[in-house]
Amino acid sequence: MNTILKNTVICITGASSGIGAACAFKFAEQGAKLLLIARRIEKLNEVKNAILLVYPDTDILTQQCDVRHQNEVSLLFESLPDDWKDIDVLINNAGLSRGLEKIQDGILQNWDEMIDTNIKGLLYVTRCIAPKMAERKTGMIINIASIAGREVYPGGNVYCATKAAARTITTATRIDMNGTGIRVVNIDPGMVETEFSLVRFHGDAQKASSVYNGFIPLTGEDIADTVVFCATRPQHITIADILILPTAQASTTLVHKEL
Ligand code: NDP
Ligand code: 8X3
Repeated sequence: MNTILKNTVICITGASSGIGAACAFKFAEQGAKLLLIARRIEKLNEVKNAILLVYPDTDILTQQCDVRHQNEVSLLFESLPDDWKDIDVLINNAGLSRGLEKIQDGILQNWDEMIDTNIKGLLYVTRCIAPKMAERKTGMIINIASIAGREVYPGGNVYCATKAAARTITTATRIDMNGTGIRVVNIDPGMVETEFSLVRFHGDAQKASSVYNGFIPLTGEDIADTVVFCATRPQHITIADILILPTAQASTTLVHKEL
């Protein structure tokens, strides 16, 4: 274990499943304090209890919050106990995709949900935490974007646009915070088997699992390892941008499957 993260406060949005939950485990292994955020508080508490079974000394605070609602987000950060207010690492991970309709058939509710979560939610959380980081001249912001922000694929339209926006916001944050000592990281995963496709296909488990048939996808743990790697570099190093793919995936539309 690298002691650099011991007792640091790590805030993870979307920690109730997938990549966020895996990050929570990996940061617990590092001795960090965990501020875990999502809408499903019961799932968050399951993650907390599972971590405590393995790392019983971990200090974990779970908070129910829908990052789409600016008032909920600001209230959460304003009302944190004093010993949780100084966040060392923010992992903006909460996000989702809804549907794969062509733009001309797009469902407005899906568009709003993706834009509000993946772009506005990320901004609302960042806006609450970044000023304190700048004031303290220490901190790291890690945004989980996607390969979808680099390459559009059929039906990806609005989801891809939100992830391109997340990527642009990451770069903008790094530029705007230059000189404060804050490190800003963009991570673009390829295909990771989580609840992502289940959410995209509105609970259709068969359709969701077929996305990952015939090849070995990434796991949440694979991405969490990368996040921890970024967070454990010495202060003078910023890992600015990472694309991480399953070996079978060459692009958003080229995945070698053996079915
Ligand atoms: P999951 O569906 O497993 O996890 C998504 C997490 O986001 C859940 O914890 C969910 O919690 C949370 N979340 C969603 N909406 C909100 C909201 N409005 N407010 C608060 N939390 C919210 O998917 P992944 O782990 O795969 O996704 C994590 C991130 O990684 C996303 O940003 C996704 O776009 C990105 N990504 C995923 C890839 C993949 O292939 N899986 C590839 C590239 C990027 P809850 O429902 O409890 O609120
Ligand atoms: C999630 C990966 O390729 O389904 O961002 O968009 S993909």
